[in-house]
Amino acid sequence: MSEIHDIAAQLLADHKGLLAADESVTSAGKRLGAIHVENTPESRRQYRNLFLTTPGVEQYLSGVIFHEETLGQAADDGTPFVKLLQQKGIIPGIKVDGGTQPLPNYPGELITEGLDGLGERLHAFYQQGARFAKWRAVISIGDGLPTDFCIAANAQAMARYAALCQENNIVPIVEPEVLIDGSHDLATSEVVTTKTLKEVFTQLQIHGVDLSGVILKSSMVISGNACPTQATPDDISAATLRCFKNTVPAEVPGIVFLSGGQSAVQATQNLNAIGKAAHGPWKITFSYARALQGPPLQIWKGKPENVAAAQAEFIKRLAANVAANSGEYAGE
Ligand code: 5MM
Repeated sequence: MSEIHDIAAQLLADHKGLLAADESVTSAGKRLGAIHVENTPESRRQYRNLFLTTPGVEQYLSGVIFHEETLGQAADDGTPFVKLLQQKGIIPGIKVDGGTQPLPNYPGELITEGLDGLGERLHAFYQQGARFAKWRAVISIGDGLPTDFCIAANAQAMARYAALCQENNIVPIVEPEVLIDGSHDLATSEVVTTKTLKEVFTQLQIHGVDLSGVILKSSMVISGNACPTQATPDDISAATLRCFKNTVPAEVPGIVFLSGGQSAVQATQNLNAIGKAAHGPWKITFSYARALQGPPLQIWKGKPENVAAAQAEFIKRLAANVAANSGEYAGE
């Protein structure tokens, strides 16, 4: 088994999931702002420290996606975060996309940037300990959206990223996020997600990417957050798995979910319904940011005296989602 296949298998180990701790400086600022903590390199380090030093995380986490800033930071005791994860047997990964920009001539649509110099950056990230990477594209649903061009342009960039990752012995996570924002219904979400994933896998194949060394990070097929009729977890599960059956080649070893603005409990309930109904061929688990970190951050509020309670809440969310992976989540 080559290195990337071995890393992919480790990331998709049974009874484990991934933590997306890769918020950009702007997004980290929003999370910290919500708990009235100033957004500085040191407060972002403390934020990462809270989660990465939680006792027992290694029981639940196979990998953590870092932001580039975190890759160079250290825990309170001076241990570099990368080393801390390695000591716990958790694989460090890195978000390498450069974020989104408006797609010229396509109002309301975004293109993910970051291909310039990416090969050299991936080489350097490997030297720093990263063994997998992540690239997120954003697809919006709305009046006349998404356009085929937006889906194709994003899928092409994503496929070039994935090919560069594999050239550098790094497992690419490809994350085409169909946004939850809007009044669209479940059926529309399924149509758009299906179209998006078909194009992503077409482009990955055209670019010669080894699909058995790729992980898909997907949104669930879910009703828009302003849709008057909200789908049930069982409906979400059925639509999501049907969409994957129609689009994700069997060679792909695994699919991990983003939470995408669902509440922490919703993300667990929906994962549980998926976990109950899923029967391969891919491994399925979570790669949440907000649904794992949101409730603990509300407890932490940047105060040292709240660290232990916040970390206990983090473990609670991890345990709930690991149970949900197998459809064994018992509720709160
Ligand atoms: C969709 O966001 C990803 C998953 O997080 P959620 O579970 O909260 O939806 C997440 O990995 C995201 O890509 C990072 O937080 C980086 O986002 P920004 O917008 O800060 O680059």
